[in-house]
Amino acid sequence: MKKSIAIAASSVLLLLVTACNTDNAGGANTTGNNGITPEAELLIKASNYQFDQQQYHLKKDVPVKITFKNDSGYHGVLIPGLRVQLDQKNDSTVIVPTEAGEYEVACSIMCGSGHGSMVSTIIVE
Ligand SMILES: [Cu+2]
Repeated sequence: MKKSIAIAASSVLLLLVTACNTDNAGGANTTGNNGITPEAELLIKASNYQFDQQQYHLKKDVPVKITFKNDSGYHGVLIPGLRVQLDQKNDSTVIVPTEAGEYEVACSIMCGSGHGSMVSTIIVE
């Protein structure tokens, strides 16, 4: 009995993975929500050569949809502490920050002379 449940569960997983791959093949922006329903949204905008805010604020344990947008130039965003990496093609994800603290935000694409100064902070509280 337990075995058949496991098989059923892995089939569902397989279907989900297949569905995601189909999306990618279409070339559309993929929206990874990790199966979580977001209760908040955060938009991070990048331009040459800065993010639109020095600090972004998130609430601990609240699922948030993080969306990245290039206002000018070609950039990406990397938040190692929250395991988030977004760019123009893969521009949003849903995460649940489970630990309060400050998380470093950086540009993930070598975009030019001001690349090193593209830093910001996400504060989870
Ligand atoms: Cu950059």
